[in-house]
Amino acid sequence: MVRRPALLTVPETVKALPERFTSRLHDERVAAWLGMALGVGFLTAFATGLVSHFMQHPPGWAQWPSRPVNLYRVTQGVHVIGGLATVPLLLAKLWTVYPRLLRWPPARSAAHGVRRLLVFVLVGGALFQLVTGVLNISYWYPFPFFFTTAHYWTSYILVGALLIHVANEWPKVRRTVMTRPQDAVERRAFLFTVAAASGAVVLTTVGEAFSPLARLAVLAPRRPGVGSQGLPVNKSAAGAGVAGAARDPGWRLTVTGRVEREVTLSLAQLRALPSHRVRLPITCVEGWSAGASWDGVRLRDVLRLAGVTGDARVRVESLERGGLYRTSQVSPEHWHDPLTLLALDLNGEPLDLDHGYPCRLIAPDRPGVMQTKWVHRLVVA
Ligand SMILES: Nc1nc2c(c(=O)[nH]1)N[C@H]1C(S)=C(S)[C@@H](COP(=O)(O)O)O[C@H]1N2
Ligand SMILES: [Mo]
Repeated sequence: MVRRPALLTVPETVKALPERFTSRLHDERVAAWLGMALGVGFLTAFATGLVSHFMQHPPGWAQWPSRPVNLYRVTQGVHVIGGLATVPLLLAKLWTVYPRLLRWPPARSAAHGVRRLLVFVLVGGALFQLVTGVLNISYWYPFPFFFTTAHYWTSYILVGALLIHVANEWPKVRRTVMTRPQDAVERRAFLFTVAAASGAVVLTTVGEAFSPLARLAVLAPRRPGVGSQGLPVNKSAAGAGVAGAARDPGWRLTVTGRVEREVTLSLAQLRALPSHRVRLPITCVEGWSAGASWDGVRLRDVLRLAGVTGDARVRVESLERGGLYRTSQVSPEHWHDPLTLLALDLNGEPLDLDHGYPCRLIAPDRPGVMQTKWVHRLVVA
């Protein structure tokens, strides 16, 4: 008799695992319903995530519109709050199917092995997206990679695996939807509990973007109304290392680059230009958003002083020396918009140092990371 090496023998306890799962909820119908909800959740997150990505990295052939002013607020709110609501669904789905995930031997045939491998890619990708997403909005970065890049590329792997999985599982989904089971009570109670958990997550976070429910947003890291001048602050002036330079009376705004004439304005000169009041939200990519009233000078008026017209692109630069958000690009569509301001006042008072004093960009339908604070230079290209 040939003895198998110990490494290749599977312990009896592992072989017996599938038989030990006796709950009737480890079942095809529960898995199918949860799978459909997860499919909708992940595809929605993918679509809204692409919107956010291409808004921040415009591809050249497409410009994101500057109206409606709250469009990005809605897509990013759906992305983050919908993503959070997906967490209980994924946990429930994994619990439902884990006897199958542990099935032994790992593959009955090559094709079966490939299918199972795909399921592990799907599970890994889904966990990765939700875990990194939750950590990111909690300002906790224990991972050694840059969140945005990893989250973006993993989404393609996840959606690819998801589409193949849906194709493979389609017959089960059809069976589930087309037939009525005899003993539905237990299943229905379980699915109802999972839906309630998802709903509770939405109810305790949606106030971060929808201010009438702000008081309920106990699970949200930021809330409208909480922060200096009633607005959350992500990066303080001290944190950005600009507190000194921003308060310097010698501060000037310079318009330079491909201009007819270079323009330099003191704060008093900037305040002497025609002032406009707009109501626009700050919409952070992390999902929170808050409306505010802003007074300031139209960006297009300042650019016109330098003789800038047409389809020039403008880079807004902050006093900040480093950091990813020290500059942002403003497309022609955005700087021609009369709502796009170099804001000087917030909610009726001069901008707080933490909100970008002496001057910040505020534009409609734009991610918070591109609403540059402590502006001191406009570079035209
Ligand atoms: N110069 C600079 N501007 C910046 C940032 C920054 O880190 N540096 N953070 C941005 C981010 S991520 C957001 S959400 C908004 C937040 O604006 P608030 O602090 O005025 O609410 O400012 C943006 N402007
Ligand atoms: Mo942000």
